Amino acid sequence: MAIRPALTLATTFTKAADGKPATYGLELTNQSDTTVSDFTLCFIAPTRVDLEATFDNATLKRRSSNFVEIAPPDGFVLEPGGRWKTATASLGRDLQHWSDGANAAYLAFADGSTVPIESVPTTLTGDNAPLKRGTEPFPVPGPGKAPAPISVVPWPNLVAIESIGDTPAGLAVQATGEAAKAASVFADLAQSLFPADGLIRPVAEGGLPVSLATDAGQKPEAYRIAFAADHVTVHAGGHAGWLYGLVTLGQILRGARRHPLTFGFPTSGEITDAPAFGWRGSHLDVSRQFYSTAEVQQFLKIMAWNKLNRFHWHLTDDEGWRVEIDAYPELTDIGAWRGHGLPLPPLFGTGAARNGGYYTKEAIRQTVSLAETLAIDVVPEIDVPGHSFAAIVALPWLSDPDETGAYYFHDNFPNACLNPAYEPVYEFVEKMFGELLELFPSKTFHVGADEVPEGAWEGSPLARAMNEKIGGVGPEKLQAAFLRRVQAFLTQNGRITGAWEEAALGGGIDKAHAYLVGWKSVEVSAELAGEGYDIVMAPGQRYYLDMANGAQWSEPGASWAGWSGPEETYTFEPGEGWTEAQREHLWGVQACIWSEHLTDRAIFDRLVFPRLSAIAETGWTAKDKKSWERFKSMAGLLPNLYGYWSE
Ligand code: TNX
Repeated sequence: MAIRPALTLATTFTKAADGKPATYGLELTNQSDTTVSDFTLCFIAPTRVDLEATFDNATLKRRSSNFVEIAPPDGFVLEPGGRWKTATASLGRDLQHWSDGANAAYLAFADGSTVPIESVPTTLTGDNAPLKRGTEPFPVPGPGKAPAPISVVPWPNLVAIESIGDTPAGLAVQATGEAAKAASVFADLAQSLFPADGLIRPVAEGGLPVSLATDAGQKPEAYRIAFAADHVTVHAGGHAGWLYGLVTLGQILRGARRHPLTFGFPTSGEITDAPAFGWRGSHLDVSRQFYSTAEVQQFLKIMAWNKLNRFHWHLTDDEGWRVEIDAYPELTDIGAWRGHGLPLPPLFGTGAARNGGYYTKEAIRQTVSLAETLAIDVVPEIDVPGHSFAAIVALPWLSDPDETGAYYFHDNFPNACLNPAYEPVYEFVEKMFGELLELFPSKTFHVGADEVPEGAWEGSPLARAMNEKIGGVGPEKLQAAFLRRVQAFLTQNGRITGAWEEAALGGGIDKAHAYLVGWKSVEVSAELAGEGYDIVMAPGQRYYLDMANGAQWSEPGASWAGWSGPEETYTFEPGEGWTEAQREHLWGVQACIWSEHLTDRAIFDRLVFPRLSAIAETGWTAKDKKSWERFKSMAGLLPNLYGYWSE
């Protein structure tokens, strides 16, 4: 038996030229010694071919979101050593980056069996640049070349170092009572991110004594560090402040130990620090790709190392439902899995095999409690009424039985939005939210609200009647009515409703109990702040970490909002040009990690780091204290998640 697949799929994108349209070419090669016939070719690519795509030398059998199945001409036989070439020009838009092309493929047969195919990254005709994967390493400057004497990201707001001396071997944190918890959380954090660095060590092993003192006057996240030659004291009002003070010390120590002639450890002086914004977040889309509990927890630790304090957990979307709900086991029995022949087809990087997963309630409880120790508030997102295909596939009774026709968001799955005029939808939402309220203590609960397409619910008699009654044209007023009802439920339960910016459409929701995440453009966010909505800034152009780092084909990532390198992301200033009144509604900043393009973990590492830290510094450090040169000199000391670094 062959251990590696003996079939390979090579794909090529050719830009439009000389009157010829842009084309996407596929070439299947049979390197086995068996003849293959009566098959279809299934492939998955972030760039969708049109719903009615035509292919040279092949027929489209099925196109479901990013899944495509094509058949060779009748009677076609792929001999050993043979090739089958096909191409299509039916593309909604050009491919921009290598990760836009096919990243998984297999052959399917009439009896339901499949054969894996090795799919090699898509090439761009005429471009041979080596493909990028893994975090870009930012070299730490040589001796005496650093723009700052110590390494800390995000940079503290007041650094009054008087002298730099010998770097201790480690930190011996001595704390009692409440502070002991911060000391032990920090020890676990340092140990888990840098297991062999020995950042924490007893005095007997050369650890520098560090004590944690209570300073009731400090704000919750603020801290002050006082350095002496033989001793350091961290003053804070409570847990978050102590933890952040210790993280600062840990970073200083690590930089000085690894680059002793570049960065140092203070022996006198002070650091006084507090964040610029209360909301310093990262979102993670666990629907398009599933990340195990272990990965999520490790990611939370990296967030804490960057002093990020809000984890926006995007738990559901069209392509997967990721949280256990006792009342509706189908959500995870059906909605958490993709694969050949399953209601959800293979998508985003995986082939025929069943792929996916979900978080049990126990896993969520553990993760929320870990986050709490790391001073991170976990904000769950259940994306409704749009992006609900996985839920509707799992629970088909959620659709109005009299609905006819099909509507699509960007050619994705059909009829993927919960119907605001269909009463069973509300019972579902309230029961399901009810279970989630018990799992997530956060004051904020995010309900999605993004990207309901034009044409949604037009085929539903109930929705048409409701729209007529409320005077709506198109889906906006219907969506707003739905969201207001859902919000009222959350408000009764003491929660603030979070949503993407589209929740302001069609009359919007109650501003007094809401916040919106602005993503489409800075201008829209400013406008909404002006209308009185509290805003978290996550502009796609700069803070969507699925966007590529550069314009080149060799850079993986999405492109609908352009590209943003670490420098562009770092230098973006939220709230710039806003009026005082608008700025009062600016809660803070948030990275968004959408996962369609993150089809392998090396792409994750390339796209997320160090841009996550660039956003963290903007969230923490006062605007006039930010410096790209300084950040760049320290970025190489920051951890990534999976340990992939680019060459
Ligand atoms: C838009 S931003 C979306 C997501 C996609 C993302 C990709 C938002 C609220 N919706 O569904 O994953 O773009 O960049």
